[in-house]
Amino acid sequence: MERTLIIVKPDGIQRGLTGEVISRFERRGFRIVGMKFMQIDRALAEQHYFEHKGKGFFEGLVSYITSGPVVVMVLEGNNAIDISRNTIGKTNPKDAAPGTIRGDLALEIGRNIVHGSANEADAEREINLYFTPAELIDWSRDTDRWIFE
Ligand code: DAT
Ligand code: MG
Repeated sequence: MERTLIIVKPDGIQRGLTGEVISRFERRGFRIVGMKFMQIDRALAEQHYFEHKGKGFFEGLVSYITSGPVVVMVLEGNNAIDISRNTIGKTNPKDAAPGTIRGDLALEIGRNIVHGSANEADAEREINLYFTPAELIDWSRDTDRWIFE
């Protein structure tokens, strides 16, 4: 089963949307296998977003993601990466479809509420940045057989 890293970014926390965002993933059917409330420091932000280093928006991105606490979680499910990206919506909320998190709750690219890993390599790298193996719980839900085929 596939795992992905999701972050409720500082704007989501500040706006009181933590539960709303978590709830959308939970209701979609993902199994939560890790979760923590933390503040990302500059070194971690630079590691997370190394692919954007040198771009014009990099400094703004780092100061935004380090500006306050976040909730970081690991979700599990078949095709968790692509499905959670669909639930999140397009990177720029102005292009994100209604019904997605960004399409319903955000307006601007630099305040887009939530992060989700983009592919398998990113997911593995990002999960290892934020969680130790012991912090990820292998468990099964009583409802799994009604959600996973
Ligand atoms: P995503 O968060 O959808 O995976 P990404 O990995 O391309 O998008 O970029 C990471 C974050 O950087 C994104 O959530 C918002 C910011 N960002 C990306 N492209 C940007 C741009 N052209 N201008 C301003 N911010 C940008
Ligand atoms: Mg990305």
